[in-house]
Amino acid sequence: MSTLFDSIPGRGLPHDLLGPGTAILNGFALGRETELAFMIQAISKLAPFRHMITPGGFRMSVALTNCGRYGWVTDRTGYRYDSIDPETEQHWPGMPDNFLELARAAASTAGFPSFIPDACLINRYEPGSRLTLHQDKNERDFTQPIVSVSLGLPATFLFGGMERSDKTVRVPLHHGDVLVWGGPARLRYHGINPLKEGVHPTFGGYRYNLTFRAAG
Ligand code: MD3
Ligand code: FE
Repeated sequence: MSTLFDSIPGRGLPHDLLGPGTAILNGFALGRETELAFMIQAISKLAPFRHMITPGGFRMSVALTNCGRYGWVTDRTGYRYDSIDPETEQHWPGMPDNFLELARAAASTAGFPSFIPDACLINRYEPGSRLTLHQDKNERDFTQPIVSVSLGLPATFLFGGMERSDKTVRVPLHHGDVLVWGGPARLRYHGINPLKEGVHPTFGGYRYNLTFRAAG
C-alpha cells in the first residue's frame, strides 16, 4: 500500500519505512556541509564539546554541546533542559539561521509545517562512542516532532518500540540524512551502535548529529 510519505529514496524526499510518524529524507542536508561544519566549529568555541555524567554516574562516550534558547544537559541530579551552559555559566550560543531553516524545511516536508525548535543538541561521536536505547521525553510537548541531521562518518541507528524490551531494527544513517520523528514515533526507544573508525572529507574522524527540539 502506498502512503502520503512514499517517494523516491536518495533524493531528499520523505518515506516512512520506519513506521507512522517517521520520515527519512536521505541526503536532505547535502550541499550545506561547509556552512554546517563552520557553524558547529563556531558554536563549539563558545560552548565546548564535553562528556557529561549520567544520573547513574557514568561518563557519556558521546561528547555534546547545544545551541538555541535551551540546551539538553545531564548530571548526577538528572536529565533536563537548561538555558544556561553549566560549563561556561553563560547562555548557550544562539541557533544559527541556517540550522533553523534546515530543521523547519525538513519538518515541513514531513508534514509538520509549524515546527519552531528552541533547542539544538549537537552530539559528537568518535570511534567507539555509542548511545544506549533511550526515549527523548524531557521536552514539554510531545506533539512536536524531533528533527535529526547526520553529518560525517556513518552510524547504525537502532529503532525500537514503546518499551525498552521491544525488538529493534537497525538503520544505517549516512552523511546528509535528515530524519523526522513525530506523532506515534515520538516516544519510541532508539540508540546508536558504537561508531566505527573512518575518515570523512569534511568532518574527519567524527560523526556529528544535530537534533532539533521544541523543548520549552
Ligand atoms: C526517534 N541522538 O540525541 S538521532 C539523541 O544520532 C539521539 O545522535 C541519536 O537519540 C544520534 O537523543 C539519534 C535520531 C533520533 C533522534 C530523536 C528521536 C531518533 C528519534 C526521538 C524519538 C524517536
Ligand atoms: Fe534520542
